[in-house]
Amino acid sequence: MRVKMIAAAVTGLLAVSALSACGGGDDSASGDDGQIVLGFSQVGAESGWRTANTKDIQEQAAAAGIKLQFSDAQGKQENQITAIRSFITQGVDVIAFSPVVTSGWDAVLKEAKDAGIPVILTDRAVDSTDTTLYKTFLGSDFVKEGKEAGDWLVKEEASATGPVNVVELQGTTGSAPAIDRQKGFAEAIAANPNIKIVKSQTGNFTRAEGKTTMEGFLQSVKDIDVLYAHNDDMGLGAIEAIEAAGKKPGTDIKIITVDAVKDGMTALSEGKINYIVECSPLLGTQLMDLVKKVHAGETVETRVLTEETTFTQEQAKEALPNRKY
Ligand code: GYE
Repeated sequence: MRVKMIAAAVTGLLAVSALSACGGGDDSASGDDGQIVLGFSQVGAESGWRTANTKDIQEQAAAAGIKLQFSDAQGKQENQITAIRSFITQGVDVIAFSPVVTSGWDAVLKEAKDAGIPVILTDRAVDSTDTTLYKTFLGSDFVKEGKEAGDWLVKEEASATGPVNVVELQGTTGSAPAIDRQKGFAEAIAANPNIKIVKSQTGNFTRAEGKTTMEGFLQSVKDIDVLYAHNDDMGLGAIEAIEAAGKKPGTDIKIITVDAVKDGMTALSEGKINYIVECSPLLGTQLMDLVKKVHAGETVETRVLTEETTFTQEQAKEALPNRKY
């Protein structure tokens, strides 16, 4: 727990008093028996990835003996800012959060810094130029994920003689994974001038919006050859739209997604998706390790990457039985 030092001048004398954040019985930021208190602000519950991520963080906090104050922002930045401010007021030991969008964090991060509470970015990055506002960023390389998706398509279409029309379902507008997965993919497909993105729109990382946005694509674009979806859930929603339009997902329209959650891997093994780039939601163990280190005042790497792979349909069949999420 964090000890707050408050200095006050009392009738000409300097009185120094130490207030312990764990002193009061009903102080919600107190950990039992010296437990570290972690305030965590989650994006929401938009996808299978997010659900697995939340579960892992809750389980690993418990396993590490860390008291978790968990707050679900329901996809809204203002809710995350409110949650972070409340963590500061409560005097938690460490704050971690997965920023819904990249911009607009400087003020609240400065408040945490001024209060002496270390912040860890989990899963998604912020665009703050002042990198002293947080201790480290734990998560995937989303540009690399987009590039791997594009590289697969370039190989797949190596013998194409005519245009290959790609529609893109973007993640949440302004979020790090949407920005970076778009960038990496665009860079990779530049290697084959036949491959063109003919429509790109957000599906907000959800199945429902993936479906409706794909319905729009199917109505407005005549020849869709490929769908690139920034996550499995949007791809799965799009599959419903493609089937409803009388087309065969994975055959009439090739589908590439990112995440590799169980439902995505199942669709891949059934031939409805063609390729998935993995993005691991299991960040809990590494996060708790970082929480302990920054709390102890140790220096940590400013960027901690997670390890990931890619899956073809055959590889999905093999991996599915042992898939944890
Ligand atoms: O790919 C998507 C989720 O930030 C990596 O957010 C995460 C992404 C993930 O909603 O499914």
